[in-house]
Amino acid sequence: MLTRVRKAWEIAESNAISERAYFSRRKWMQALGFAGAAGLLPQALQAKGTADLYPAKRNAKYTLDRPVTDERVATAYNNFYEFTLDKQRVVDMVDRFEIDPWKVKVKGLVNNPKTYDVDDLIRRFPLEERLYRFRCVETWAMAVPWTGFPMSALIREVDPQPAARFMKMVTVFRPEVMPGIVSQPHYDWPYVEALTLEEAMNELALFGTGMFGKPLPKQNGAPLRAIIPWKYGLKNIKSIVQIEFTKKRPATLWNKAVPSEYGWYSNVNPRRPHPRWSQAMDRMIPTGELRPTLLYNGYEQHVAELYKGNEF
Ligand SMILES: Nc1nc2c(c(=O)[nH]1)N[C@H]1C(S)=C(S)[C@@H](COP(=O)(O)O)O[C@H]1N2
Ligand SMILES: [Mo]
Repeated sequence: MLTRVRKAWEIAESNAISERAYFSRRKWMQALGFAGAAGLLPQALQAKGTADLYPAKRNAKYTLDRPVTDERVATAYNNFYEFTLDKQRVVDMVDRFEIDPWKVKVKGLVNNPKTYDVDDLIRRFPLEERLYRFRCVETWAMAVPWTGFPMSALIREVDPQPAARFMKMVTVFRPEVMPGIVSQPHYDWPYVEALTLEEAMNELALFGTGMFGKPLPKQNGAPLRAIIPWKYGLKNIKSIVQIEFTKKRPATLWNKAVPSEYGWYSNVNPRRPHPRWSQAMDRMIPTGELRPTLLYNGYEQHVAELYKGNEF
């Protein structure tokens, strides 16, 4: 509703609407009980969104060994099981999924728990663009210019207590607009993922807010998702509404559903086959080109020290 009001207002401004139409609109607003145009303005400003932050400056430190995936492919071939298992249909099913307004609650073992409006959260930390490899556990892979901010920035602000050892993240639960939740009751919704605190503090770990120099499309997990490039795609949880710091290791959706296939860590590892397929090769979308899968998806120098072996 707020979005509609704002849009009507913007259109009226850009069309340099006639004074008469303006006054009749104002009368209409007053009739609805608004305290006149002055009362409306702060609300309109609040609903500004974050589109003006894009494109963010690219961080030159993170380079690729492969071409960036076509934007039309990366934004129309999705895993988002709350909607459907059909990767090519997610994009057509997100119309009724509203992402404004959106709150993100940070709770648990932190000194500064807080519920953020997501636009405020996104404005709080400098955004940057990074080119990362992305590898789904099903073997398909892409390369994406993500926009976001380091998880460490938010973690420092909320200030975990010494007992905090894990960071749990939860996706929004809206069965009324997410038919996959209803048709797949065997999964333990809402979608949950988690990292150790050390993993979340690693410089590679981002809260993603955009891709290809624009805000995230809904099918890719708007308005806030995890980007953990050394792990399989399933750890990159979408459309986050809650972040909780815990002492105990949180159960995660895929690991709980099929622990023999999807490890809690789910680090990319070409030497550990999935029970039903090899993990030796990346299959690039959309070309089908095969490339050897890299240990930790090629981020070994950043993350190997986090692990004793290559944790499953
Ligand atoms: N909430 C939620 N997050 C999710 C998923 C999901 O089904 N629901 N799928 C995961 C999997 S398996 C992958 S491969 C990536 C896909 O991200 P993309 O559609 O942006 O490529 O999202 C991950 N995050
Ligand atoms: Mo995946």
